Amino acid sequence: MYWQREYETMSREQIRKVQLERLQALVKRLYNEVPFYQQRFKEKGLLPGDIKTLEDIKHLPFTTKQDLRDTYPFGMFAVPMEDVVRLHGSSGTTGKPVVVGYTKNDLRIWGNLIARSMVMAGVTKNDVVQNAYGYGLFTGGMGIHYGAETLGAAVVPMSGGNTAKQLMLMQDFGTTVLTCTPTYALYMAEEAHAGGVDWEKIKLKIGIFGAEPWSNEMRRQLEESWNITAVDIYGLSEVLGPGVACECRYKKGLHINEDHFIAEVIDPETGEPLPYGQRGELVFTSLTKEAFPVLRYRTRDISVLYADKCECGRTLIRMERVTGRTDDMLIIRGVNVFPSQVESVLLEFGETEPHYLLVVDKKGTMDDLEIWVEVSDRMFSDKVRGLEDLEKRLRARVLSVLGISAKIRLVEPKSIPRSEGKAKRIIDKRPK
Ligand code: DLL
Repeated sequence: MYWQREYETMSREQIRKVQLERLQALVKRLYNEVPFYQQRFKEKGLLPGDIKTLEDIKHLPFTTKQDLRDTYPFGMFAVPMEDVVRLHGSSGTTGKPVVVGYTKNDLRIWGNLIARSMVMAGVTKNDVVQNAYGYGLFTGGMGIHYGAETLGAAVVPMSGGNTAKQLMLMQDFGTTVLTCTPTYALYMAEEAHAGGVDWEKIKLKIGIFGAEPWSNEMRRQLEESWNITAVDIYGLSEVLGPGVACECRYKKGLHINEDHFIAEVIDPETGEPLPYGQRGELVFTSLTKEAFPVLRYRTRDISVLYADKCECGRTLIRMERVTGRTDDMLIIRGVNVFPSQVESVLLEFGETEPHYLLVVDKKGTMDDLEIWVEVSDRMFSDKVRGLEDLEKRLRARVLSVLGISAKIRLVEPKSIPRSEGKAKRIIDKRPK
């Protein structure tokens, strides 16, 4: 099933042609409408006419989060404010957000891209979509909302939180699709299993989870505890919001909506583009956005691109699920560690729960990593010997998989704060 078959199944030649035409038009528009970009082009001695092939993209300047901060709030907009009909902001917790804007046409395209993602995941207009992404400046809530409406499904605009009510309506409305962060889906599952839910009334079939990294082990847990199929949806406010890429039901990476975005992977140190199959930092160029187009936006997200055929029939290239960000990566005594790697290790053990925290500190000159992880109820009431043994096994596994020694602190069930949106996994106490 496709939403926009003609775009989702284009041949490589067709897609490259569409991308080049759109890139050339974009560069012209940025040069003429956004002083920031005109200056960057001039610094590089570039004129819009210099972009003759898709490969020429490598000559174009990158855009960084700092650039968006420097032009706060509307300095990067390429249309007059009278054409802007929606503003959103990035999810930074402190300081000023990065502001992004949309025209009516941008919203129409966004709605279609979310509808496309939902159809990829198996959603139809007969579904009831309970949307528990946060509504507000965050793009998750309203982005998914209008996409589900575009598709013709019935949307329940719950936003995040209010878990008891989420579970009540899920039963009463016969919700079939749940959209939220994976950590919130997990929290809801925990509450549902703790009692008060009549499982006969739970009709969930599909979960569309994203906005934060999650592992395949976490997927397995979510699929089992809800008895659903769970797919990964990716995006970021600076580039669109959710809907830049999404998994199809084969779950072998996320299809990138290449008719609207050019994806590159670069070496984060040198900025050099890397070939398909090599891991690096994702960079996106938005091809069709009117209000707030971005050129080669450095996401800091780490992934790999794959161009091989997908069984679903879509020809859109895929990105591997994002397992971390360059700025999420902990360097512990010289070893690079992502929270998602720790998550994979922890979830191999049936005795632990997928709720964990990485606490980093400096002891003398040495980095010190402590992994706090909740143990299951059953385990916690077990003998001390059992806990000591589990701790030992976890420590050995972390050492062999990640190559670092870490202290393991087994904590009581439900003692690590739950998240209704994006989880916070790292507490870094090292002096900056
Ligand atoms: O999180 C947009 C979104 C909403 C995506 C709902 C999916 C679902 P921001 O708040 O700007 O936008 O955060 C973007 O979140 O650069 C990634 O680091 C991370 N992220 C988003 N989706 C995924 C995912 C939204 N599926 C930042 N897997 C991005 C891993 C993700 N990380």
